[in-house]
Amino acid sequence: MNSKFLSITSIFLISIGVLNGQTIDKKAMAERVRAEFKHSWDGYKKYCWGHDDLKPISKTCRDWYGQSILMTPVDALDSLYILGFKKEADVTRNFIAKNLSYDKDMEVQVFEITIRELGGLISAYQITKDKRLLDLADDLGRRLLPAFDSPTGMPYRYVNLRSGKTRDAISNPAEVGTLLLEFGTLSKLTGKKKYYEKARKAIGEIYKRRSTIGLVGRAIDVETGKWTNTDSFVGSEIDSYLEYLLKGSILFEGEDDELDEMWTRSIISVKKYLRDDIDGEVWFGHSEMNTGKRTDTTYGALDAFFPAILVRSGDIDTAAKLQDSAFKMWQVNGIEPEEYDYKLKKVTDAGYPLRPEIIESTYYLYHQTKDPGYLAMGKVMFDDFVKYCRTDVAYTGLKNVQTKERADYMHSFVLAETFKYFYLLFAPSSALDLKGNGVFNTEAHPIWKTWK
Ligand code: DMJ
Repeated sequence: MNSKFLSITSIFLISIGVLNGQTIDKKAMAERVRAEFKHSWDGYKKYCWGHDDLKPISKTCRDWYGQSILMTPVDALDSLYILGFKKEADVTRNFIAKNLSYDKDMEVQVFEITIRELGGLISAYQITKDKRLLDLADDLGRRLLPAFDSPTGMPYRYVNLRSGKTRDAISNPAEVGTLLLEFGTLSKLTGKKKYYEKARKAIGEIYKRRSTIGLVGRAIDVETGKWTNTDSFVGSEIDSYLEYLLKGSILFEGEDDELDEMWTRSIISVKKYLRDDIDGEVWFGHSEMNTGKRTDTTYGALDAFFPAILVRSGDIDTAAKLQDSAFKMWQVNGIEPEEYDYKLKKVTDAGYPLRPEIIESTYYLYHQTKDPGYLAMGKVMFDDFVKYCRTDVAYTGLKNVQTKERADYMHSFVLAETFKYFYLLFAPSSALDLKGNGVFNTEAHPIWKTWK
């Protein structure tokens, strides 16, 4: 833990959640998070109901592809249930079931639509058993399938939902590999094997192109199978590929044990070549995938998911040290920058799009260790989040964490992920029971293994 929290070790203090004389009232914090979630949801509903996203400063709406596919309602639906807004959730569920159609002449980004919409529908189906949601997921999955028709089996980045026409062959491990949990579960729930097979082949094609030292690059051509950028790191464009190797091995344990081997081999290389110990701090930087040579010393808001993954894989020690570093990065400006050079101790990308990853890691670390320091860490982050990003109708991203200048957007992941992980950090474990039998997809949609 951060030295600020080091004195908090006794079992007694831990059990009552006291920190440096300050008691973290978990119940009150969970209620605060719920209230702020509801504030943002109400803002979306008041100004943009039926659209994809709310722009919280101008109070105008954004539809990603010109027509709405209900991005915010679908992404937020399981959060509404989990945070205890059942009535609101039921209304939203019925609205989605009646109004959402994927029969549209619309080119969508396969990765984003899979993690937000397919994942959201599957998770909400598992919570409610509303078959209409599974039918929508099945329809969406079928319309996304043409994306996999490349010479390698790795998906193109975009597909037209009506015509199946594809585009953009230059992709990356995250966009290719972050489909397995959703498509795999869709197979299990519908009995249609092709969903699993296509997504499983795609992630396997990335893995088999790893370098001799076991790393993957940041860009790949899905037609030739050649890397077009050999920079390796744990953040954006690679992040959730690693996440899905691990979570795929958990969700499909017993039937696809190769995934476990793929994860185990990959994490050994990642730790060996990307970990960077500097001034007593642990960071994960960039290296060239073939040589392992350090190329960059930046870490950022997207990399900050990595402690969560380390916890899930059992490496609490590295997770805790890396989280301490990430929290220092947060504290430089009182809110997290998109990218930070940990060697130069300098912000290199000053935006803050309300990302959830650092909170996700705090949630995993707290529930694994029960160290109240993580509650205090979460409270600091929540207070800053409210202070700088709250508007009169919702929450908005920042253009610059140094000046605190505001942008005008609220991605759907704010309701799907950011608030959910804040809430689950402070709520009792019973608020969401994965029963050792499920995982969160990369958009924080819980997916349960309801099959053997
Ligand atoms: C989310 O859509 C997902 O967590 C994705 O894996 C990465 N980016 C955003 C949140 O930052």
